[in-house]
Amino acid sequence: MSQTVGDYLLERLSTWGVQRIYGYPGDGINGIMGAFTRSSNGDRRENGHAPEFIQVRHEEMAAFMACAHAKFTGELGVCMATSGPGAVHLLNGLYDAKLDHQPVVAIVGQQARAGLGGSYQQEIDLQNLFKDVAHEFVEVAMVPEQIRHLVDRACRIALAERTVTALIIPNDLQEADAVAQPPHKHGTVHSGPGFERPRVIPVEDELERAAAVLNSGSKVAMLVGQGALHASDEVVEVAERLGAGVAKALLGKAVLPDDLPYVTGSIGLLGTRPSWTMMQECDTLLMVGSSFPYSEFLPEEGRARGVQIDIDGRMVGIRYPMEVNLIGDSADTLRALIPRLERKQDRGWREQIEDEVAKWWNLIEHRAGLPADPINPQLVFQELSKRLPDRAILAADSGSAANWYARDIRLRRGMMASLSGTLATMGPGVPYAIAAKFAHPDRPVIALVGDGAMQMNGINELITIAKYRDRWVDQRLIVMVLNNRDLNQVTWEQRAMEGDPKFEGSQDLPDFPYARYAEMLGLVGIRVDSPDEVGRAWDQALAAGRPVVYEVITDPEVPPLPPHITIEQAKALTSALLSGDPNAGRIVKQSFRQKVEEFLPGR
Ligand SMILES: Cc1ncc(C[n+]2csc(CCOP(=O)(O)OP(=O)(O)O)c2C)c(N)n1
Ligand SMILES: [Mg+2]
Repeated sequence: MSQTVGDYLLERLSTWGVQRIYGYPGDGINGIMGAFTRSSNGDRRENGHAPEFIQVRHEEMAAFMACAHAKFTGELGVCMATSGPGAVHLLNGLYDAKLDHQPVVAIVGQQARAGLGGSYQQEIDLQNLFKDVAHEFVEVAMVPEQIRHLVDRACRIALAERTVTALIIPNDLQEADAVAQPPHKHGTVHSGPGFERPRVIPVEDELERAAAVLNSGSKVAMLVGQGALHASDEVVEVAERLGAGVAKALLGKAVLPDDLPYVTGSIGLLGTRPSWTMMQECDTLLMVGSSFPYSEFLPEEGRARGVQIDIDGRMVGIRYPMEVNLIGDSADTLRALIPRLERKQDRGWREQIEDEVAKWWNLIEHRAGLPADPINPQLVFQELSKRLPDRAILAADSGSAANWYARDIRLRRGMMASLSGTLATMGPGVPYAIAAKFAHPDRPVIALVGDGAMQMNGINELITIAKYRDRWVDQRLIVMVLNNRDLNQVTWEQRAMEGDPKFEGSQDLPDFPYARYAEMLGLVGIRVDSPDEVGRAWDQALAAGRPVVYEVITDPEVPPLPPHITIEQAKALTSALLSGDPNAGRIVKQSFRQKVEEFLPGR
């Protein structure tokens, strides 16, 4: 059989190093599914290598997995869906990738060319649908001669721009004879594969200006994000020289290990008090590879002099009016800066930060030990933190879990961790963990997920774990579920931001037997409803030879408090309680406990 467009598509993707495509079938892509069959049967003699198809439960999960593949490997992620409904399902996962700047290619089918424009079944204007999420490149293939350059451009633009691109391929075209090399004539395009990241560093004058600002400050605060994930050594060296403290945006949690005494941890609503204080009191801000959005957690305009480093010229100078914006790779730029930075002789600022960080960790540990009904969620994260195996990969979902992940988990060097940082969507916890496992089958992977997110999609994706677990040499994949029967993060937002009582109609969740369900799937199920068992259950989960669902019954009235409570938030909370919040009594008790402890001497 001669090579089809579908066959050639897979071959070209494989030339780009794509080993795995997360997807879900449908008649819009049957011509590509046939190509997968031929490649795995070895019938397609022209190319020995083709990507593998990984079947998920829902196309959105395929897009999350492609995004997570990019996050945990630095490579291109690829997802695939059929025309119409399958393509629509991809969207939220693709936006997650776009907003977190991950290179992802989406390949979707379309109805046959002859029917397009005829209000045909499952016909959707896909180019328009993807025009926002894949605005850098979204193309419909019309003839076989296009496939080579469309694949080359979709991959190259996704990598070069760190974004989402999309290819739409009508189903009849997938079955047509491939044209691997377009004829050499007017109107054809002749492309080649491959992308190497350039070395990007700012010009000397700008480095000098930046160094002058940093050298003249006496209280330097650093904020690092995911753009600094590969620049840990350089960040340490700069922080040492400048006597700075370092706060970490959520996506940059793995930039520095949390055992360094001057790392103030996370920042923002899910942040820590030392990060808050450092930003309030600093006179100089050095921001590296982050687009952390909340201005109230950064210095007030004019209070500090600012230097920012970012690889993307579009992302500088938009969070704080910086004095110097350096466009460059974070590691290379910091390396170029280091010889220009003077070591600060006065270490008073650094000592103040270290002192606050030490007190904060004591407080966090103490908060986790406070009683709750039945289990304090912070305890679950603390007990995990102590036991995290080397090289663990963590994925957190949006919800209260993200708070405790941000504040209580102490990462060590060599670990990886991510979540939906910018879209902050519910649902990525389990699919991220699955993609982490495919990318690094020898590493332990832990997903930290709320019951709402489990009910949204996590439960279904456990089926994918059961289906593929035998592939992984080390089967340690733990899905920890905070079973609080509440959409807790939003319940607290209703109370603290809006001043409304909890609206049970929207917030209460039905119970579900997560652990028992896992057992039905052949996974290990552990359910814990007493604080004494939390640590032991982690030991058991981490020692299991199979994927585990670890369900913990936690108290929804333990407040995921921001690092400081503003007068407005305190007023709002009071108003929520006075307007008849169903759990007012227990909230007052828990909030009081959590807050009062903060001011006790010695903490
Ligand atoms: C797709 C989507 N829908 C809604 C939200 C708003 N939201 C953010 S967190 C959250 C509650 C999550 O509940 P759960 O997963 O049970 O975690 P918990 O906060 O209870 O620990 C909601 C509804 C969102 N971020 N994404
Ligand atoms: Mg919940």
